[in-house]
Amino acid sequence: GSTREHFDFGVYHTLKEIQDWLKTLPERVVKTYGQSYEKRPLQVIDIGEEEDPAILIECGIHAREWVSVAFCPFLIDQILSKNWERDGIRFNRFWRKNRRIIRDSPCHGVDLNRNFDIEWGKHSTSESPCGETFGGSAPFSEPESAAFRDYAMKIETKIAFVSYHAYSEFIIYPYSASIKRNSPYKDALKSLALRMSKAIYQEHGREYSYGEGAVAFYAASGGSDDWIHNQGVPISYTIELRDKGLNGFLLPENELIETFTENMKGLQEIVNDVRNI
Ligand code: ING
Ligand code: ZN
Repeated sequence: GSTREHFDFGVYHTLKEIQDWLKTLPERVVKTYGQSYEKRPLQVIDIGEEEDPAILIECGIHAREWVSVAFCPFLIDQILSKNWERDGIRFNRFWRKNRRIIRDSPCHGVDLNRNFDIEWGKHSTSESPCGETFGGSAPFSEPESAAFRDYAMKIETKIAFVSYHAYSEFIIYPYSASIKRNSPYKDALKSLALRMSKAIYQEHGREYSYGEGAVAFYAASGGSDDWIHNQGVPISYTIELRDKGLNGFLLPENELIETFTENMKGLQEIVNDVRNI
């Protein structure tokens, strides 16, 4: 059973289990903001007052990054309890993209984190539908990224965005899209990343590196964090969760709770900054 009290956050769940768990949450906080390519609901938990500064959090934009999928239910539970079909995976545990069927191609899927309108098609992105990082036919060609854009644009108070991925233990800030782009908030993003990294380290001794995407990680165009930053959201991060490659996408379940608790500390640093703006 996966009712609220019985839901085990320390194991990976099927889509059905997560959806059943979502049904146990207060009805008014769960919203559907769109549909995936395969017509599954795109859901968001909307907590707090409309006029308050908003922090948007994205999990599981890439299917095989299970630890990111698992982090959001944990985070939602933590927030709501006031302590401050393994889908897309059924058929291939290492699937990354969405499920778009592409005409005249034997391959499926668009990389949603290459489909945003920011230097679209330039770096670390494939023009072939068979590529792992195929960027789609145009910016926002995909229902998932377009629905996210429409939802995010309506939130006038958005001030921070965090996208959870796996793996590398790395805190990435804009820009990743191109080495030529410079964020006006670079220094502030660096100092907050350092504080996040320290807070994470204090929890279980894991060292998360940090840096500007295109310089410290790799140049990659069309990402959600860069797009929203370019739209004027000052605080924007991609967090690469555990591990550093030993298990990679196959992060064992016994590392889940530690990954989550250390990242709650990291996220708390963002919340503190948002409160002080
Ligand atoms: N990493 C991200 C990716 O989409 C990234 C890194 C961040 C790219 C921000 C672009 C913008 O490649 C993973 N693990 O997917
Ligand atoms: Zn990813």
